[in-house]
Amino acid sequence: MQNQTFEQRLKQIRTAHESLLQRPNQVLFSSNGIYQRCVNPVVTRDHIPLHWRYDLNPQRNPHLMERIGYNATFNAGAIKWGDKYLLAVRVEGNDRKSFFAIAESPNGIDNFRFWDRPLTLPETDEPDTNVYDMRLTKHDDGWVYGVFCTERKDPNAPDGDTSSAVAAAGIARSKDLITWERLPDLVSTAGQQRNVVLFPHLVDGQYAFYTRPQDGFIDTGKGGGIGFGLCANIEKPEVKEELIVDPKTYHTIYEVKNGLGPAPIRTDKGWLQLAHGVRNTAAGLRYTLYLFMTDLEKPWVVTHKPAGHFIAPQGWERVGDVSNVVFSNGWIADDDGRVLIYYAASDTRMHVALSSIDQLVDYCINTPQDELRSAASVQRINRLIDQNKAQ
Ligand code: M1P
Repeated sequence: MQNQTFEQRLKQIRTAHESLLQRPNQVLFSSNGIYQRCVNPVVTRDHIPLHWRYDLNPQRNPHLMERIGYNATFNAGAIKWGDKYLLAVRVEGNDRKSFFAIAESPNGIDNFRFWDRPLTLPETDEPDTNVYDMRLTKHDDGWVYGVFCTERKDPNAPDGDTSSAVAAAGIARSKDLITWERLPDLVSTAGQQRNVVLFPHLVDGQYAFYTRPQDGFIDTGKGGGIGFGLCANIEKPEVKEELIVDPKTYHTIYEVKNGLGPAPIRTDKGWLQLAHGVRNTAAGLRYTLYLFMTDLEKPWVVTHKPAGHFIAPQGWERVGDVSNVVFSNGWIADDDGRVLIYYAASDTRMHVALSSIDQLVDYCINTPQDELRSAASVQRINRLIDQNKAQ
Protein backbone atom coordinates (compact mmCIF):
# COMPACT_ATOMS: atom_id res chain seq x y z
CA MET A 1 0.00 0.00 0.00
CA GLN A 2 1.24 3.45 -0.89
CA ASN A 3 2.50 5.54 2.02
CA GLN A 4 0.18 8.58 1.97
CA THR A 5 2.27 10.58 4.43
CA PHE A 6 5.34 10.24 2.24
CA GLU A 7 3.64 11.05 -1.07
CA GLN A 8 1.63 14.00 0.26
CA ARG A 9 4.60 15.50 2.03
CA LEU A 10 6.87 15.06 -0.98
CA LYS A 11 4.43 16.86 -3.25
CA GLN A 12 4.03 19.72 -0.80
CA ILE A 13 7.78 20.04 -0.19
CA ARG A 14 8.60 19.93 -3.91
CA THR A 15 6.00 22.55 -4.78
CA ALA A 16 7.20 24.95 -2.10
CA HIS A 17 10.85 24.40 -3.05
CA GLU A 18 10.28 24.95 -6.76
CA SER A 19 8.23 28.06 -6.12
CA LEU A 20 11.07 29.49 -3.96
CA LEU A 21 13.68 28.72 -6.64
CA GLN A 22 11.59 30.37 -9.36
CA ARG A 23 10.57 33.41 -7.31
CA PRO A 24 11.41 36.56 -9.26
CA ASN A 25 13.44 39.17 -7.42
CA GLN A 26 12.71 42.84 -7.52
CA VAL A 27 15.22 45.69 -7.51
CA LEU A 28 14.24 48.35 -4.98
CA PHE A 29 14.41 52.12 -5.36
CA SER A 30 17.46 53.57 -3.65
CA SER A 31 17.51 57.02 -2.12
CA ASN A 32 21.32 56.90 -1.75
CA GLY A 33 21.83 56.52 -5.52
CA ILE A 34 24.95 54.44 -4.91
CA TYR A 35 23.48 50.94 -5.03
CA GLN A 36 20.07 49.28 -5.02
CA ARG A 37 19.04 46.49 -2.73
CA CYS A 38 16.72 43.70 -3.85
CA VAL A 39 13.54 42.68 -2.11
CA ASN A 40 14.42 38.98 -1.67
CA PRO A 41 17.61 37.27 -0.56
CA VAL A 42 19.22 35.36 -3.43
CA VAL A 43 20.22 32.17 -1.62
CA THR A 44 18.85 30.83 1.65
CA ARG A 45 19.12 27.46 3.34
CA ASP A 46 15.71 26.65 1.84
CA HIS A 47 17.38 26.71 -1.61
CA ILE A 48 19.38 23.57 -0.70
CA PRO A 49 18.38 20.74 -3.07
CA LEU A 50 15.91 18.26 -1.65
CA HIS A 51 18.14 15.29 -2.51
CA TRP A 52 20.80 16.67 -0.16
CA ARG A 53 18.27 16.75 2.66
CA TYR A 54 15.87 13.86 2.45
CA ASP A 55 16.24 10.16 1.85
CA LEU A 56 13.69 9.99 -0.95
CA ASN A 57 13.02 6.28 -0.55
CA PRO A 58 9.59 5.70 1.10
CA GLN A 59 10.71 2.37 2.60
CA ARG A 60 13.76 3.85 4.30
CA ASN A 61 12.10 7.15 5.17
CA PRO A 62 8.32 6.63 5.49
CA HIS A 63 7.81 9.95 7.32
CA LEU A 64 9.91 11.83 4.76
CA MET A 65 11.99 13.38 7.49
CA GLU A 66 15.06 15.48 6.77
CA ARG A 67 18.06 13.24 7.31
CA ILE A 68 20.65 15.99 6.90
CA GLY A 69 19.82 19.52 8.06
CA TYR A 70 21.35 22.83 6.96
CA ASN A 71 21.68 25.87 9.11
CA ALA A 72 22.73 28.70 6.80
CA THR A 73 23.99 29.75 3.36
CA PHE A 74 26.24 32.79 3.42
CA ASN A 75 29.62 34.45 2.66
CA ALA A 76 29.73 33.40 -1.00
CA GLY A 77 32.49 33.99 -3.52
CA ALA A 78 31.20 35.03 -6.95
CA ILE A 79 32.22 34.72 -10.59
CA LYS A 80 30.67 35.21 -14.04
CA TRP A 81 31.08 31.90 -15.87
CA GLY A 82 30.13 32.11 -19.54
CA ASP A 83 26.73 33.77 -19.35
CA LYS A 84 25.94 32.39 -15.87
CA TYR A 85 26.34 34.04 -12.49
CA LEU A 86 27.88 31.66 -9.97
CA LEU A 87 28.15 31.85 -6.22
CA ALA A 88 30.56 29.62 -4.26
CA VAL A 89 28.30 29.58 -1.24
CA ARG A 90 29.42 28.78 2.29
CA VAL A 91 26.85 26.20 3.30
CA GLU A 92 26.77 25.45 7.00
CA GLY A 93 25.19 22.20 8.13
CA ASN A 94 23.31 21.73 11.36
CA ASP A 95 26.54 20.05 12.50
CA ARG A 96 28.23 23.48 12.25
CA LYS A 97 30.58 22.29 9.52
CA SER A 98 30.81 24.57 6.50
CA PHE A 99 31.59 23.52 2.97
CA PHE A 100 31.30 25.07 -0.47
CA ALA A 101 28.59 24.59 -3.07
CA ILE A 102 28.04 26.38 -6.36
CA ALA A 103 24.69 28.05 -6.96
CA GLU A 104 23.97 29.26 -10.50
CA SER A 105 21.64 31.94 -11.81
CA PRO A 106 20.84 33.08 -15.34
CA ASN A 107 20.69 36.76 -14.37
CA GLY A 108 22.52 37.17 -11.04
CA ILE A 109 19.55 38.35 -9.00
CA ASP A 110 17.17 35.38 -8.82
CA ASN A 111 16.58 31.77 -9.87
CA PHE A 112 19.72 30.55 -8.13
CA ARG A 113 19.96 26.76 -8.14
CA PHE A 114 22.66 24.66 -6.55
CA TRP A 115 24.64 22.35 -8.78
CA ASP A 116 23.92 18.66 -8.34
CA ARG A 117 26.52 18.12 -5.61
CA PRO A 118 28.51 20.25 -3.21
CA LEU A 119 32.09 21.00 -4.12
CA THR A 120 34.53 18.22 -3.19
CA LEU A 121 37.55 20.01 -1.80
CA PRO A 122 40.68 17.86 -1.41
CA GLU A 123 42.41 18.09 1.96
CA THR A 124 46.08 18.61 2.75
CA ASP A 125 48.02 16.21 5.01
CA GLU A 126 46.53 18.16 7.89
CA PRO A 127 42.74 17.76 7.52
CA ASP A 128 40.61 20.88 7.88
CA THR A 129 38.06 20.91 10.70
CA ASN A 130 36.09 23.65 8.98
CA VAL A 131 36.43 25.57 5.73
CA TYR A 132 34.67 28.82 4.86
CA ASP A 133 34.50 32.15 3.02
CA MET A 134 35.96 31.36 -0.39
CA ARG A 135 37.22 34.24 -2.56
CA LEU A 136 37.37 33.39 -6.25
CA THR A 137 40.07 34.91 -8.45
CA LYS A 138 40.35 34.35 -12.20
CA HIS A 139 44.13 34.63 -12.49
CA ASP A 140 46.22 35.52 -15.54
CA ASP A 141 47.91 32.10 -15.20
CA GLY A 142 44.69 30.46 -16.48
CA TRP A 143 43.45 28.98 -13.19
CA VAL A 144 40.52 30.03 -11.07
CA TYR A 145 41.76 30.13 -7.49
CA GLY A 146 39.59 29.68 -4.45
CA VAL A 147 41.25 31.08 -1.34
CA PHE A 148 39.37 30.28 1.84
CA CYS A 149 39.78 30.00 5.57
CA THR A 150 40.74 26.61 6.97
CA GLU A 151 40.26 26.18 10.66
CA ARG A 152 41.75 23.54 12.94
CA LYS A 153 41.83 23.04 16.69
CA ASP A 154 44.71 24.90 18.32
CA PRO A 155 47.28 22.21 19.16
CA ASN A 156 48.58 24.40 22.00
CA ALA A 157 45.18 24.88 23.63
CA PRO A 158 45.29 23.92 27.32
CA ASP A 159 43.37 20.85 28.48
CA GLY A 160 39.68 21.64 28.70
CA ASP A 161 39.84 24.42 26.11
CA THR A 162 37.68 23.04 23.32
CA SER A 163 37.23 26.36 21.50
CA SER A 164 40.64 27.71 20.59
CA ALA A 165 41.39 27.35 16.91
CA VAL A 166 44.00 28.27 14.35
CA ALA A 167 42.87 29.91 11.11
CA ALA A 168 44.94 29.79 7.94
CA ALA A 169 44.41 30.53 4.27
CA GLY A 170 43.67 27.39 2.27
CA ILE A 171 44.20 27.50 -1.50
CA ALA A 172 42.57 25.41 -4.22
CA ARG A 173 42.44 25.91 -7.97
CA SER A 174 40.31 24.67 -10.81
CA LYS A 175 39.73 25.09 -14.52
CA ASP A 176 36.08 24.01 -14.53
CA LEU A 177 34.95 24.75 -10.94
CA ILE A 178 34.07 21.06 -10.62
CA THR A 179 37.46 19.42 -10.07
CA TRP A 180 39.72 21.22 -7.63
CA GLU A 181 43.42 20.85 -6.94
CA ARG A 182 44.42 21.66 -3.41
CA LEU A 183 47.67 23.53 -2.86
CA PRO A 184 49.46 23.85 0.48
CA ASP A 185 48.06 26.43 2.89
CA LEU A 186 49.59 29.88 2.75
CA VAL A 187 52.56 30.32 5.07
CA SER A 188 52.91 33.80 6.51
CA THR A 189 54.64 35.53 9.36
CA ALA A 190 51.37 35.99 11.28
CA GLY A 191 50.13 33.41 13.76
CA GLN A 192 46.77 33.27 12.02
CA GLN A 193 45.20 34.41 8.75
CA ARG A 194 41.64 34.99 7.61
CA ASN A 195 40.16 37.02 4.74
CA VAL A 196 43.04 36.31 2.37
CA VAL A 197 42.45 37.27 -1.29
CA LEU A 198 44.56 36.50 -4.37
CA PHE A 199 45.18 39.48 -6.68
CA PRO A 200 44.40 38.52 -10.33
CA HIS A 201 47.77 39.58 -11.82
CA LEU A 202 51.41 38.99 -11.01
CA VAL A 203 53.16 41.90 -9.32
CA ASP A 204 56.89 42.14 -9.99
CA GLY A 205 56.64 38.63 -11.44
CA GLN A 206 55.14 37.22 -8.24
CA TYR A 207 51.71 36.16 -7.01
CA ALA A 208 50.20 38.80 -4.73
CA PHE A 209 47.87 38.30 -1.78
CA TYR A 210 45.84 40.66 0.32
CA THR A 211 46.05 39.24 3.83
CA ARG A 212 44.71 39.91 7.32
CA PRO A 213 47.43 39.03 9.80
CA GLN A 214 46.07 38.31 13.26
CA ASP A 215 47.48 37.20 16.61
CA GLY A 216 44.49 35.18 17.80
CA PHE A 217 41.52 33.36 16.28
CA ILE A 218 39.05 36.18 16.98
CA ASP A 219 41.32 39.05 18.02
CA THR A 220 43.55 40.47 15.35
CA GLY A 221 45.67 41.92 18.17
CA LYS A 222 48.68 43.72 16.72
CA GLY A 223 47.66 42.37 13.29
CA GLY A 224 47.04 45.91 12.16
CA GLY A 225 44.60 45.67 9.25
CA ILE A 226 44.45 44.56 5.63
CA GLY A 227 47.91 43.51 4.46
CA PHE A 228 49.58 42.84 1.11
CA GLY A 229 52.40 40.47 0.34
CA LEU A 230 54.14 38.75 -2.55
CA CYS A 231 54.63 35.05 -3.09
CA ALA A 232 57.23 33.64 -5.47
CA ASN A 233 55.76 30.16 -5.97
CA ILE A 234 52.00 29.51 -5.77
CA GLU A 235 52.64 25.78 -5.38
CA LYS A 236 54.66 26.44 -2.21
CA PRO A 237 52.80 29.56 -1.14
CA GLU A 238 54.58 31.77 1.30
CA VAL A 239 54.35 35.47 2.03
CA LYS A 240 57.50 36.55 3.83
CA GLU A 241 56.53 40.17 4.37
CA GLU A 242 53.16 41.86 4.78
CA LEU A 243 52.72 45.55 4.22
CA ILE A 244 49.65 47.07 5.89
CA VAL A 245 47.47 48.60 3.15
CA ASP A 246 44.51 49.72 5.22
CA PRO A 247 45.03 49.85 8.98
CA LYS A 248 42.36 49.38 11.61
CA THR A 249 41.83 52.80 13.13
CA TYR A 250 40.48 54.27 16.35
CA HIS A 251 36.86 55.47 16.26
CA THR A 252 36.01 54.25 12.79
CA ILE A 253 33.76 51.47 11.51
CA TYR A 254 36.92 49.32 11.27
CA GLU A 255 38.20 50.06 14.72
CA VAL A 256 38.41 46.47 15.99
CA LYS A 257 39.36 44.74 12.75
CA ASN A 258 38.85 44.74 9.01
CA GLY A 259 39.35 42.34 6.14
CA LEU A 260 39.23 42.46 2.36
CA GLY A 261 36.14 41.09 0.66
CA PRO A 262 36.39 39.81 -2.93
CA ALA A 263 39.25 40.25 -5.40
CA PRO A 264 39.31 43.89 -6.57
CA ILE A 265 37.68 45.19 -9.76
CA ARG A 266 39.89 47.00 -12.26
CA THR A 267 38.67 50.41 -13.50
CA ASP A 268 40.33 53.22 -15.47
CA LYS A 269 40.74 55.17 -12.24
CA GLY A 270 42.15 52.41 -10.06
CA TRP A 271 41.15 49.18 -8.29
CA LEU A 272 37.79 49.12 -6.56
CA GLN A 273 38.12 47.34 -3.25
CA LEU A 274 35.31 46.10 -1.01
CA ALA A 275 36.06 45.25 2.61
CA HIS A 276 34.36 44.67 5.95
CA GLY A 277 35.01 46.69 9.03
CA VAL A 278 34.21 45.67 12.59
CA ARG A 279 33.51 47.89 15.57
CA ASN A 280 32.46 47.02 19.08
CA THR A 281 29.17 48.09 20.62
CA ALA A 282 27.32 47.36 23.86
CA ALA A 283 25.30 44.86 21.78
CA GLY A 284 28.41 43.09 20.47
CA LEU A 285 30.44 43.34 17.29
CA ARG A 286 28.93 45.19 14.32
CA TYR A 287 30.15 44.25 10.82
CA THR A 288 29.62 46.71 7.96
CA LEU A 289 31.01 46.95 4.44
CA TYR A 290 33.15 49.76 3.13
CA LEU A 291 34.69 50.65 -0.21
CA PHE A 292 38.02 52.17 -1.19
CA MET A 293 40.27 52.44 -4.24
CA THR A 294 43.89 51.53 -4.75
CA ASP A 295 46.37 52.65 -7.37
CA LEU A 296 46.30 50.78 -10.70
CA GLU A 297 50.04 50.15 -10.79
CA LYS A 298 50.51 49.86 -7.04
CA PRO A 299 47.42 47.98 -5.81
CA TRP A 300 48.71 48.20 -2.24
CA VAL A 301 48.44 52.02 -2.18
CA VAL A 302 45.07 53.48 -1.15
CA THR A 303 44.12 56.46 -3.31
CA HIS A 304 40.50 57.15 -2.26
CA LYS A 305 38.60 56.15 0.83
CA PRO A 306 35.08 57.40 1.59
CA ALA A 307 34.21 57.91 5.25
CA GLY A 308 32.17 55.28 7.02
CA HIS A 309 30.21 52.34 5.81
CA PHE A 310 29.00 51.57 2.31
CA ILE A 311 26.45 48.91 3.28
CA ALA A 312 25.31 48.36 6.87
CA PRO A 313 22.82 45.74 8.04
CA GLN A 314 19.28 47.06 7.66
CA GLY A 315 15.89 45.74 8.79
CA TRP A 316 15.77 41.95 8.82
CA GLU A 317 19.39 41.79 7.60
CA ARG A 318 20.27 42.68 11.19
CA VAL A 319 18.89 39.42 12.52
CA GLY A 320 20.38 35.97 12.17
CA ASP A 321 22.83 33.52 13.66
CA VAL A 322 25.40 36.25 14.24
CA SER A 323 23.26 39.37 14.28
CA ASN A 324 24.22 42.86 13.12
CA VAL A 325 26.59 41.57 10.45
CA VAL A 326 26.95 42.18 6.74
CA PHE A 327 29.86 40.43 5.08
CA SER A 328 30.91 40.20 1.44
CA ASN A 329 33.49 38.09 -0.35
CA GLY A 330 31.92 38.08 -3.81
CA TRP A 331 31.00 40.58 -6.49
CA ILE A 332 30.70 40.45 -10.27
CA ALA A 333 31.59 43.26 -12.69
CA ASP A 334 29.35 42.53 -15.65
CA ASP A 335 30.15 43.30 -19.30
CA ASP A 336 27.72 46.24 -19.38
CA GLY A 337 29.35 48.03 -16.42
CA ARG A 338 26.82 46.71 -13.91
CA VAL A 339 28.25 45.46 -10.60
CA LEU A 340 26.44 42.80 -8.58
CA ILE A 341 27.50 42.97 -4.96
CA TYR A 342 26.74 39.76 -3.10
CA TYR A 343 26.58 40.18 0.65
CA ALA A 344 25.54 37.93 3.49
CA ALA A 345 23.27 39.10 6.27
CA SER A 346 24.02 38.06 9.83
CA ASP A 347 25.86 34.87 8.84
CA THR A 348 22.53 33.45 7.65
CA ARG A 349 21.55 34.21 4.04
CA MET A 350 22.81 35.80 0.80
CA HIS A 351 21.57 39.07 -0.67
CA VAL A 352 22.53 41.10 -3.73
CA ALA A 353 22.86 44.85 -4.26
CA LEU A 354 23.18 46.38 -7.73
CA SER A 355 25.45 49.20 -8.75
CA SER A 356 27.81 50.09 -11.60
CA ILE A 357 31.50 50.80 -12.07
CA ASP A 358 30.63 54.47 -12.73
CA GLN A 359 28.61 54.79 -9.53
CA LEU A 360 31.19 53.03 -7.37
CA VAL A 361 34.10 55.05 -8.76
CA ASP A 362 32.11 58.28 -8.32
CA TYR A 363 31.29 57.23 -4.75
CA CYS A 364 34.95 56.53 -3.95
CA ILE A 365 36.30 59.70 -5.52
CA ASN A 366 33.65 62.18 -4.41
CA THR A 367 32.59 61.01 -0.96
CA PRO A 368 34.49 62.92 1.72
CA GLN A 369 37.07 61.00 3.73
CA ASP A 370 36.82 60.33 7.45
CA GLU A 371 38.59 63.21 9.20
CA LEU A 372 38.31 61.37 12.52
CA ARG A 373 36.72 64.19 14.59
CA SER A 374 33.12 65.31 15.13
CA ALA A 375 34.01 68.95 14.47
CA ALA A 376 35.54 68.02 11.11
CA SER A 377 32.38 66.10 10.22
CA VAL A 378 30.27 69.20 10.93
CA GLN A 379 32.60 71.38 8.83
CA ARG A 380 32.18 68.92 5.99
CA ILE A 381 28.38 69.12 6.22
CA ASN A 382 28.52 72.91 6.32
CA ARG A 383 30.66 72.99 3.19
CA LEU A 384 27.99 70.97 1.36
CA ILE A 385 25.21 73.21 2.70
CA ASP A 386 27.12 76.33 1.58
CA GLN A 387 27.63 74.90 -1.91
CA ASN A 388 23.95 74.07 -2.19
CA LYS A 389 22.86 77.50 -0.96
CA ALA A 390 25.20 79.21 -3.42
CA GLN A 391 23.60 77.60 -6.46
O1 M1P B 1 30.63 36.40 12.19
C1 M1P B 1 31.04 37.45 11.35
C2 M1P B 1 32.25 37.04 10.51
O2 M1P B 1 33.33 36.75 11.40
C3 M1P B 1 34.56 36.43 10.79
O3 M1P B 1 35.10 37.54 10.13
P1 M1P B 1 36.47 38.20 10.70
O4 M1P B 1 37.53 37.23 10.41
O5 M1P B 1 36.70 39.50 10.05
O6 M1P B 1 36.20 38.38 12.16
C4 M1P B 1 34.42 35.28 9.80
O7 M1P B 1 34.32 34.10 10.53
C5 M1P B 1 33.22 35.40 8.91
O8 M1P B 1 32.98 34.15 8.31
C6 M1P B 1 31.96 35.81 9.66
O9 M1P B 1 30.94 36.13 8.75
